[in-house]
Amino acid sequence: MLLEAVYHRSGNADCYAYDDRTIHIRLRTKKDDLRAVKALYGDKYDWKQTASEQYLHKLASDERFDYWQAELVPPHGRLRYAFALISDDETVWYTETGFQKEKPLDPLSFFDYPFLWSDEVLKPPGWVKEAVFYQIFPERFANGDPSNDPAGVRSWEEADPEPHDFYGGDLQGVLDRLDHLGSLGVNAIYFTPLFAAETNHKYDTTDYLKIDPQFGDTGMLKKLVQACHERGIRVILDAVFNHSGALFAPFQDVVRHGPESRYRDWFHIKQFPVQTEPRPSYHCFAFEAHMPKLNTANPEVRQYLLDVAQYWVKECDIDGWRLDVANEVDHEFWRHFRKTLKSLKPDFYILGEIWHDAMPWLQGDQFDAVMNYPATEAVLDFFAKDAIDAEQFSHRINRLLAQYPQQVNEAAFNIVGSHDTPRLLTVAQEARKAKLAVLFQFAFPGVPCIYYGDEVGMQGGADPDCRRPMIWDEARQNQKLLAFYRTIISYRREHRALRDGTFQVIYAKDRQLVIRRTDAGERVYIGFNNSGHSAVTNVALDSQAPLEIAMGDGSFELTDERLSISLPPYGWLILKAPL
Ligand code: ARE
Ligand code: CA
Repeated sequence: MLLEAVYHRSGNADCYAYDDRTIHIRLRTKKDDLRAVKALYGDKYDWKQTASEQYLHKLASDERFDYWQAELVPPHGRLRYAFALISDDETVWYTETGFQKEKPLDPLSFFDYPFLWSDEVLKPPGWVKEAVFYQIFPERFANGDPSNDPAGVRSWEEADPEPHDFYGGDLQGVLDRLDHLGSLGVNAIYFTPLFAAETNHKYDTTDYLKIDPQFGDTGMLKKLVQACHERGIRVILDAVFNHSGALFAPFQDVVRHGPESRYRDWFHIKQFPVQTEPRPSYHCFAFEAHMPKLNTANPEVRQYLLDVAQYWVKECDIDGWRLDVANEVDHEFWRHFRKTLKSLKPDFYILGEIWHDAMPWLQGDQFDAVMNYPATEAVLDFFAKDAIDAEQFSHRINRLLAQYPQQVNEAAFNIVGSHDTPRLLTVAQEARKAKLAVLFQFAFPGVPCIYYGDEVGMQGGADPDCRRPMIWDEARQNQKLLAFYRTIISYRREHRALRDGTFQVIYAKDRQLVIRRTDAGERVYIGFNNSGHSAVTNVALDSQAPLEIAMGDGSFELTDERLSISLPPYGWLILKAPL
């Protein structure tokens, strides 16, 4: 037994409350080293009466480790626990003080979860798990009102946007096109910024309380949100609180009055006078002089931004905020943000933009979820770029799942691209490869979001090329791809197992992958053949329940305890079994 590989530390994803009754504990061990892991647990004040044992199950594995999990319901909300590590030839006990051969008797040395506070449990809103999001970059989705177009707009048909171009998209355009979203089957929209700003992307806010006149006005947004709600579509907006635009009035006041400005502490001015060359004399987003960083630790700024955040909920009844550059804003600001927004609207969704490990923001006091870029990168590496094989892919996504609490995985915002990345189809080069990536996205725990236009086969490289005007001409849309999206969206919305079932990779070799999702009523197997030749995968079957094809283009055979799936080149197959 390799004890050096064993890791557990109470907290984060290793020991957390999943809901008001259940605590999940996890343990990492060397891959294939142990036959079983058992938890010994009970209540610290009533040990003799409450001590129980429960086996952990293998949650996931990567190239070096197995990750085990048990779901425990402590009798009085308090949990003391130790692990028994069981291999073929020995059993070793593991407590907070270390390893020992004999079963530990004194729970004083055990790991501890002191008390389960309902208010401290991270509970993402229930509707999020049911959602299929659609991301809209408003300047490029649809132009419904030419009268508000900025001067010099380019023709909608010219698909080669430069960084500073305008095309005239607006909120009326979105309202006019809600049928497209309805027929696609999405039930939530994420809008990149809508507030007054200089640029086409509007990440440089000049007025947080005003819809950019190029997009419409407050009344227009209210009308749009209402129309969405009538169709069962939720709406979340982009909160750009890390920085403002340089033309934001308080920043202009600092530029004008220097150290005398009453807004001098609203920003991070390193040196007066305020200047932009050679580098800005103030903190910015990156080194972008037109995006001065806000001092969100200043109580006045904090209150100002919290008022802004509430204003749009009260005024237009939005359902969530996506938080721009969320990891560069202070944690205390986000704690206030969560309290304020959740007391205004309890099922409000708080989604952070963080590209890396985001555990510090997902402890229950800040965000409900983050944009799942680490999963995006794994999906692109395997399905789109052929940079890793199925086994490496399986290791990457398993490690991700083991790094976060289950409710975080269930609410993760899963994307295959965004306004900040090249488009899926451009990276994958072929629609049949892009389809496999999308199928995986819809079958993976978390909430899928479609970047506008991906569903009709739009292309585009890095920013700004990924922001081309939406293709509305049906003759230029990839109708087969669109039909595929509709089918997969409705399959996910109709099958609970894909939304909150357990997830397991049951086959991963070369370029073939089989995953399984299971909930109380159904078991779903999905096979992927990410190669140009036909392939057969053979997996040991865990149940004798009859299987049937739900959809896809392969076939299957059941022999005794094995399931074999045959798939054509770039084929996929969904099989389901009642439980
Ligand atoms: C402009 C140019 C780009 C250029 C960039 C450099 O167009 O070509 O690369 O400047 O500074 C907005 C606009 C962008 C604009 C930018 C600056 O949408 O078009 O880019 O403003 O004017 C990091 C941050 C992450 C951020 C990305 C872009 O962590 O928060 O960079 N994303 C948000 C929005 C953007 C927005 C801003 C922030 C600013 O979603 O649209 O940009 O408000 C690695 C790193 C990540 C990094 C990621 C992408 O994985 O680890 O930290 O994200 O790459 O670069
Ligand atoms: Ca317009």
